[in-house]
Amino acid sequence: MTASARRRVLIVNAYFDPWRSAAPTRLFVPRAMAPYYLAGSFHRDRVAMRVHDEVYHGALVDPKRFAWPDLVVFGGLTAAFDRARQLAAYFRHANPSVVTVIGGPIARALPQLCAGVFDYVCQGDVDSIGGVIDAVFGPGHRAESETPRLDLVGSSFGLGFIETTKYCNFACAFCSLTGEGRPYAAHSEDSINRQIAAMGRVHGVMVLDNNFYGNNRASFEARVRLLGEHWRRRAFRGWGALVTGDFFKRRENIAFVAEHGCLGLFSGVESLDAAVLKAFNKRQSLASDPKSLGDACAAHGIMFEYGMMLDFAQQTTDQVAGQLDRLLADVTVPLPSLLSLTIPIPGTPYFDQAVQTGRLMPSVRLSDLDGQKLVEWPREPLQRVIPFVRDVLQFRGRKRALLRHVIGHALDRRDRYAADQLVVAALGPLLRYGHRPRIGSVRQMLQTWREPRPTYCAMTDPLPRAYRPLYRLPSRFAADFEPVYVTDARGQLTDAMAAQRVRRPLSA
Ligand code: B12
Ligand code: SF4
Repeated sequence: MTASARRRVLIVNAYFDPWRSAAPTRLFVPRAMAPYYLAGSFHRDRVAMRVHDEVYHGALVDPKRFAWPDLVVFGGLTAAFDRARQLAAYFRHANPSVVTVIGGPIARALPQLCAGVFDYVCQGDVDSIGGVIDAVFGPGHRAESETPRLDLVGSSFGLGFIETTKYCNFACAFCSLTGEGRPYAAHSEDSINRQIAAMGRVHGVMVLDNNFYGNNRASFEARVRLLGEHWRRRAFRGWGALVTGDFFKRRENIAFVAEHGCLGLFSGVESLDAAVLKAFNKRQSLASDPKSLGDACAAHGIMFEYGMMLDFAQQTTDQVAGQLDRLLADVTVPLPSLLSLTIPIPGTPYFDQAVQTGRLMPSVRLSDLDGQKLVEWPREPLQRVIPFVRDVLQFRGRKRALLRHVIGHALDRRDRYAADQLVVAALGPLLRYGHRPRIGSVRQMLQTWREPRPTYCAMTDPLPRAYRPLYRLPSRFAADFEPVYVTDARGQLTDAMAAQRVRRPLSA
């Protein structure tokens, strides 16, 4: 088949950067893998494949790219619906016969909105793209065997990403998986082996699972042993995974994973306040204190990383400041590698509760739900909370303490961590809370430079630059650049969002 006869497919991970940078974010771990799994569904010879991940490659701002594809497949986080719709407009303008498809969290949380914009809306897993491939290109364009195109992933500082289970056996109130309600399931041994083989040479492997531990002991042990086999034959130097708090209740689990090559564990500690955890239905994290878990992991040469969520509807600024200052003062405790505000993601019980109790602010846009600004009324006055949020998320006023902690923590762990772990432990917090390089193409850097200043509050935050078309588009595309609002000017749920709550099965 000639190159020109090959069908052209572009897979896009749509993304609004909460820090308003259009430049690539190469230093973020983990990476979105759905695009590469989707790419594996297409026939390698009959389809010319490109992937653009707006996190890793930066915002798609080069107009030359829009006319290329015959089919564009979109995915992304729920808050990126507007971005996917904007991009669909650019592609349709450049090539009126282009076909657009969306799947993943956006399609699942917002099926009706998606049906009004995209040609196909997939509710299923990545393999459900098969039906769309047949419908759009006809038979013969699916891959003979569905192996993720991890060869397209590019450099991730020697890290490879795999998935050994899907979804989760818990039901935290704020989690979009709770809203989706899909059953927790493990990949087969064959699927895991194929993913590892497709990765090629890597230094370390990160298991992306929401919950690597799960609720099936035999499956957990088999997956750990399988990773251990690959590690023993030196396919990689070590691996890391995301586990839920219950993993640590059996401390022998830590020794077991260490014996099979585990070098890092991440867990959603989420909050140091028991009341907040209970309100989130996150009881599995009640005993997850970062000091004891960090020590227990370090004793086995494992780095412990965790995320924390700040909830100003329940916590005061003094409480949060006190907790962070205590963490900064103790170099034996790792710092959170993720700090965000709680997000009422549409479709979750937490969202429904926020709507019912009137906690959502007026004029909240879907794209505001990125965890880096206030979207719910705090319990303290706004003039106190907003400046606090601005400073705390970037450790402003705490940079020296941050640097002191990073150095002190590395020294504290120097006998228990290998050199590569020490580098990761030190660089992680500095990159998260310190200065982030914003280097990209000239267009991307210009877009970043033109961004209005964020206000850290949904009620006043100006629209990101992406809402202005890159160039003049016919008026029929104007609506594609209007933001979707979650609440109206009175703080009531908008009709568009209310309609999403009635679930109907859609195509594919
Ligand atoms: C990589 C990752 C990121 C990356 C990139 C995310 C991106 N897509 O742009 C980064 C680091 C940027 C990130 C950030 C955040 N993330 Co994140 N992240 C992940 C992670 C660990 C892996 C995703 C992945 O690649 N999985 C493997 C692939 C194969 O599966 P998948 O993406 O889940 O897709 C499945 C289906 O959705 C579907 N699918 C997906 N896309 C498509 C497309 C089509 C066409 C089809 C047919 C199917 C399909 O098929 C897959 C199953 O076969 C997941 C957890 C997880 N293990 O999945 C969380 C997860 C996606 N993140 C989550 C959250 C909450 C966040 C944050 C809000 C965290 C925070 N509090 O700050 C921020 C977002 C900030 C913002 N800007 O809005 C939530 C979901 C949020 C949501 N629905 O929007 C998840 C599920 C974690 C969790 N359990 O809570 N994240
Ligand atoms: S444990 Fe994690 S993945 Fe599971 S429901 Fe809770 S937040 Fe979601």
